[in-house]
Amino acid sequence: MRIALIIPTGGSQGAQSFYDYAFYSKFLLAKKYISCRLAIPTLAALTPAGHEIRVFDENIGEIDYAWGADLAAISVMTMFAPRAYEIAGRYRTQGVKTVLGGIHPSLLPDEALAHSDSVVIGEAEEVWPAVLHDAQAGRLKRVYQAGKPADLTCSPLPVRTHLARGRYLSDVVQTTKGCPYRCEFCCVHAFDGQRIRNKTVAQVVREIESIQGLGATYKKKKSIFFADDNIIANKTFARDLFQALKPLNINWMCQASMNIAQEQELLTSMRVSGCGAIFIGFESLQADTLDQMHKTVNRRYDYLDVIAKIQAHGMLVQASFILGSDGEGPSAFEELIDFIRESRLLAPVFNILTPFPGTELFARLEAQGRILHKDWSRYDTKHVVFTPARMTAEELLDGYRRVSREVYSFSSILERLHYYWDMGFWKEHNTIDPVRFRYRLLFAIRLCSLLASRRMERSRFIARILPRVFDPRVRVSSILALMAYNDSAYSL
Ligand code: B12
Repeated sequence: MRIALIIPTGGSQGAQSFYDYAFYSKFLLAKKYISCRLAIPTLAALTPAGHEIRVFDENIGEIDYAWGADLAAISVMTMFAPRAYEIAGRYRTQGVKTVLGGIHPSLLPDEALAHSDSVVIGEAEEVWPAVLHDAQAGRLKRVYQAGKPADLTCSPLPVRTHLARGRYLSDVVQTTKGCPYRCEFCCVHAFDGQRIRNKTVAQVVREIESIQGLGATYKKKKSIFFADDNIIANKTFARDLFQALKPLNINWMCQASMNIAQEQELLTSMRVSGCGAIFIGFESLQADTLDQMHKTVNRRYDYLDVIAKIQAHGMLVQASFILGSDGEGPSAFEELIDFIRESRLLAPVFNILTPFPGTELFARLEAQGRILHKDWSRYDTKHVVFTPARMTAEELLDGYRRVSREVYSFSSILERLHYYWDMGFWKEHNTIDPVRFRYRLLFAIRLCSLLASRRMERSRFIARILPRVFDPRVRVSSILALMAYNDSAYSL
């Protein structure tokens, strides 16, 4: 069969997000995206030989409906569900069979079934070969349900040869699944379970080596993002993994829970093996709100202390915050702006509280009659889709925009960059992994070309940045990332 593996995006309905990578594409003068969703190389690996595969990722290009697919398989996150249904509808009018899978159809299979021939509930590992077998025999079932969580030690090596790899800025690798916590707003424990399952270290090493075999050089160019929800959930495994990553010479980043701050030995071995940044869900500055979220792991920590301890190891903390929880009134926005100023977090992430289907939060807000609508395209953490407790929906949206713009104004960015440059934060990175002169020069030339666009704030920023671009303490990738955050904050 000819199988189209598809990643839908928000189409024109979604608000611009940093994760659209729109600024990167504009700046680099080529359509680029962060990375291909790992579900796709996973499905490719599970597909028996003899089938023909094409991957269509709407983040980097259009779907070729004329290709003549026999089966269209679409991976669906909640905010892209309406677009996924549109794509499935178009294929169905062409007589092509469609299968929807991923987190959204798994949590709302009946809804997905109204738009497709078949739905896979849960992970593909156990059921994908059966789906293909039935599709080929013309007996596609309506529902396939994975019986139990996949044993990751048996997972095949994801196949990345079908990907337009030059379009992606990084690669995603997953070493564990599951999260021990049960945060009210999160659907990971409902989908992946609370028990931590891991691949073997040897599997992960093989996977990275196979990516390197495709021509990726991770120092100077790309990095690997570990898609684990919490890379230190199994500390013994994490310790072995970091040891094994060391000789692979990669730059990497990951997600972890806040208790990582007390793990001095792990932090050292993370840095030594190439970790540059750790994404941590800070969520709220208020203890009561953390309690309501069941984010108990954060309660024991002083946030400033956490940031200091981790950053002392040369890794950036990328803190993520949720705005609009029931305990928070309008004053929460100013408090957050003040906290960012005080902590000097370089690239914090702000999300409007979003009740994703399948979460305890969704169930509670629905029972309270506070869900405003189920237009999933707006369940993207950039829109308000519920009635907040202590402010209006408009106040929440305004506050979110104010925080994003204040923190990512060019003057705030510049202040924070100077702070990191002056303390020599990237000194060690730049010694082991120097930024090539050629990149610095190209970056400077592209910055100069932006001066012509007459955006005064940005031009002033560029004028101040330019003399720094060749400074050995500077990493141009962090300037580019912050400019992208500015761009998305001001297009909200
Ligand atoms: C990595 C990741 C990212 C990366 C993505 C990089 C990339 N291009 O891959 C980054 C950091 C960019 C990111 C961004 C966002 N993310 Co994210 N992300 C994840 C994370 C941690 C892992 C996803 C992953 O790679 N899993 C590994 C693969 C192998 O698993 P999988 O995708 O689930 O696929 C398996 C099954 O679902 C199934 N399957 C999947 N698709 C299909 C299709 C078919 C046909 C079949 C048969 C089966 C199948 O089989 C697969 C193999 O087992 C998940 C959390 C999680 N545990 O899932 C959140 C998660 C997916 N993200 C989420 C969110 C909300 C976002 C953002 C909106 C956050 C924001 N504030 O902007 C953005 C949206 C970005 C965008 N435009 O796409 C939510 C989605 C909730 C939902 N209901 O949709 C999740 C679940 C996190 C959470 N705690 O709620 N994210």
